[in-house]
Amino acid sequence: MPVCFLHTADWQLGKPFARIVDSAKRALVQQERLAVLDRLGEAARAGGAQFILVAGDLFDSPSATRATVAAACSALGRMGLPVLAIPGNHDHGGPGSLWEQDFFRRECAALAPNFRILLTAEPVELEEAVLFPCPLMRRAEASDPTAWLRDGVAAAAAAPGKARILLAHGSVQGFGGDGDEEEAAVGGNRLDLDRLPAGAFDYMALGDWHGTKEISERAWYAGTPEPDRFPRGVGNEPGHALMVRASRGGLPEVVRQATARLRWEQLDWHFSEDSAVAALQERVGAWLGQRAGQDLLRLELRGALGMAAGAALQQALESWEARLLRLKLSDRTTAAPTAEELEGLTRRAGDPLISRVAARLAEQARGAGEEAEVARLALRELYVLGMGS
Ligand SMILES: [Mn+2]
Repeated sequence: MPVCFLHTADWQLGKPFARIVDSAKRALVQQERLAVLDRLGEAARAGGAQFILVAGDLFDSPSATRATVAAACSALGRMGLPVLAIPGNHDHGGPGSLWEQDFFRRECAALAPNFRILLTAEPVELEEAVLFPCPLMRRAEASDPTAWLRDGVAAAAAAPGKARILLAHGSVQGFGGDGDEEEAAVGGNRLDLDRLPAGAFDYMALGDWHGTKEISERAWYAGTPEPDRFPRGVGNEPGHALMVRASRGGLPEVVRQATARLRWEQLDWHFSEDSAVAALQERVGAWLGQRAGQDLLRLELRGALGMAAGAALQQALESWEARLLRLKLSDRTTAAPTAEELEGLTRRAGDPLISRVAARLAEQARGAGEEAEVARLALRELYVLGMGS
């Protein structure tokens, strides 16, 4: 009998997103990590899943606040199916861990009786499948968490005819953890799937890598269901969960389900002429549409702009900053007033003060180095002031 389930991981509930300065926007991004759990539950029920597997890092921190724990239990309860999970590096088990605290246990019993955290490396027989959990009991395990399955004894003892599903959190060869610099420094949690007996497991549900990724026909990273950082590298596709149909001895059927709502985008832009500002506005406009409060953009700007073009860019940036949940801007454009713009500023008949200041700045702006660049930016400011008068 095939078994059907939803594989997800890396919810990182309670992630602070401290770099989002606007507190209302920060709260929206935090809230979306919980809201996606309802979409996961819907996808699982609509797809006919018998249960949901979470391959670690449900919480961003082993010291999640009580509010986060309560909200998580409430969302888990709403999923309406059995949910089975292992702890990952961010929410590892062990003495005194989140999972063993009275508060978590009480909230879980009250709000999410359908939830079960698997803290022991031993087979769990369900009606439809046998699970082989590889929980992380500390942040960085020096030994491979799947090592207990290498001799094949546990798998061989499993009920015949039931699909065997491994559940693990860590990095496999070529994929370095969840991509946090902080985590990379810690190391550990390496999964050597090649050392497991061939054919012993029908599906390996992996967590830690935040993009959705097929490692082999039987091993997948689900990725995080709601992106939590700007894209890193090509082909890293967060924002999914996996609907899996597996059977003993067969190849699993794996279907990606898109679950993300917020968009995290990266754009590098080089201004080679002033008209490139309009081109950038068009490009961002096509992506952003009429949306506000749903997108995050990392924008890297280079090149040189005249004063009118620079002022137009500043206005566009103001608007994007307001509409985006976060505009992470790296603006390395330099101010390069056109000859006409300089002429217009320094020869203002009705405005002797502006023309005198402009002439002095224009003199300083002719040079190279930081002082000249400051003078060019000051000219731009003066130009904007002049436009209003
Ligand atoms: Mn992780």
